[in-house]
Amino acid sequence: MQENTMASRCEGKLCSDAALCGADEAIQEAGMTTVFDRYESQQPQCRQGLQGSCCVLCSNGPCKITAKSPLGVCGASPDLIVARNLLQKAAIGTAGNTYHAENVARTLLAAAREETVFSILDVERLNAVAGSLGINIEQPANRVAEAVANLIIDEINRPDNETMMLTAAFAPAKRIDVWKKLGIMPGGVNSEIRTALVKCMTSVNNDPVDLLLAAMKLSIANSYAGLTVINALQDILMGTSSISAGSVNLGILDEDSVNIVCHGHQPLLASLVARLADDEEFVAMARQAGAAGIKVYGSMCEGQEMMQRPDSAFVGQLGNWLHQEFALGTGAVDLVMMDYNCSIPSLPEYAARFNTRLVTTDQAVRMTGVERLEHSPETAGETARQILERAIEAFGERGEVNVPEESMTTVAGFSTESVLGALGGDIQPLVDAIAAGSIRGIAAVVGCTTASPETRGCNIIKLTEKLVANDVLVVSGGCTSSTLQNAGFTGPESAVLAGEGLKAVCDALGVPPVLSFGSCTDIGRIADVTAAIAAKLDVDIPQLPVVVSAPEWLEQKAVADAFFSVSYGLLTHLSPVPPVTGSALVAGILTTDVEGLTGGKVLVEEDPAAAADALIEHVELKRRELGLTN
Ligand code: XCC
Repeated sequence: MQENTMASRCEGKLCSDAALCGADEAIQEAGMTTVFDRYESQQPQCRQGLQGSCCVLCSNGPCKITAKSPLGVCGASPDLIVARNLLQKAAIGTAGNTYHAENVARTLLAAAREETVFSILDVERLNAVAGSLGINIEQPANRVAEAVANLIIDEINRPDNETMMLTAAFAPAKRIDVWKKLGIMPGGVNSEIRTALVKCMTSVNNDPVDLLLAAMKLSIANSYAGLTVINALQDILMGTSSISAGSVNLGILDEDSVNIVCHGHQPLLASLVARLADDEEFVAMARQAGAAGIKVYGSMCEGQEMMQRPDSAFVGQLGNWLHQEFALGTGAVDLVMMDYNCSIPSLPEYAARFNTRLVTTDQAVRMTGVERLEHSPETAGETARQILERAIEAFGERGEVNVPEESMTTVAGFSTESVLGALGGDIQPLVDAIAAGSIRGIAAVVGCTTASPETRGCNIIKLTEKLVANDVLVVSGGCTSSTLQNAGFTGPESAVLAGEGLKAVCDALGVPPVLSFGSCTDIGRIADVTAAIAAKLDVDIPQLPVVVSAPEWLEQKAVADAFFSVSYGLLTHLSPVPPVTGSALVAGILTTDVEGLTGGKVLVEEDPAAAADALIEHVELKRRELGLTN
């Protein structure tokens, strides 16, 4: 296989970001710990926990499975404990995405009824979604939107003994046939989550295979009642993403401006703040406080969503999960608005030391001592104003500022719609490039970043370097997007990183070899593009030269997404090793047997180069099976 001739970009403490030094030094001088320090302090980590064979469900435990004690006190086998622990994670992840989806649906409902400052920005997308759901589009847009929102809310809350129609509306027909045969077409997702959690109770279900099938069923609901709904409705309310240039990394922080960071996953309120920040009233207030103006930045998946459709005061994306403490450590962040998911518990301590105001804007997010600004669609305008006022106030409390120099230009805004637009309205040119062999296949490199010294973005970078050098087009979503943006894989000049065939396609289309689809919820869009290619070729998903990798998966949504990827029929690389090694049965099902059922399976490999080799090998196997012999 071709090796990339460029020196690895994976150097330094936080490899995708060589220039954190100023912020890092300030954190050390303050005697504070970072995620990296605390990771070190946690070593060695609990062996049974790593293997997934520790049960803490009842007061007879914790039970850990060892050679001396091969069963829990109740008689639970390691197979049961591992499968049950996995199902709990998948249930939490599914709850997260569908919670987000229902929040957006309720905002769409309020917009349709003109009870909020949000409005319908993309009628074409609204009509496309309504058409898929069988809703009459020959009526005013507000009525269409009301019908779409009500139907989705009803579907999410349907009982689980009734099949949820969202799956049939959005999933490829060939996959639906497979899922029906396996009995894993989900009912209403809230009800499915409840049933799954009941299965996880002490002494309710001792069938590990049933528990794994329940996780697959949940993951399908996670995808079609969660990710697909989020993407569709956010497009309707914020505008569908279009390909655009953006700036990334901590170096984009402007020392002279009031700086607001939007952190989390639900971008609607943040988009409002970015729009209001340009308002003369607030600019005048900022100037009076001694600032040049107001700037709004993204962090993690919320920022990725904003970068997909930049508003005028939006500057760019600061970084991934690992950056949040360092962003505050610069001393240049005046306010962080946090909605749900991925705001780490150490942030209040950092805020106190570096003079940052924190506010939470979601009912699920609570931090001791942090102000809550309850956000509802009806009061969003007022909440956005309060956020701007607090940020301007906080600017006057600034201490020492240490902004690193590093910044990058990136190309963002890839989605099913914008990719089709770039290809002239038809997926055929992409299919042709795959058939001709200039693009060997597609790898979705998605998910989070982890804190161990061997990872910290390095796994993502090393794996991607090898994939693109071997002409595999990479699409990213989640914190992998930020990591690859900061490392220069998504910029206008990055086609040089690709192998000859992929480089030629990138040069011809003016796109990078890594297409950032945005946040982790945009993983649903990647599934849609895959479905469009399969439909064009009239094949099922597992027949495509398409693979998935989560080289630094972190949390529960990633578990739900990984179960979906396997159910969708794709080879799914996971690193670090998921907590399944405590059960030969569960590990065997996920890495081998499930392929006979769905066409997908898990590939576990912690070495990124070896993982890339295995993924490339799989892509080549699928090419041969499709008769693509070039
Ligand atoms: Fe959180 Fe989405 Fe994971 Fe990043 S990728 S660590 S979930 S921010 Ni979503």
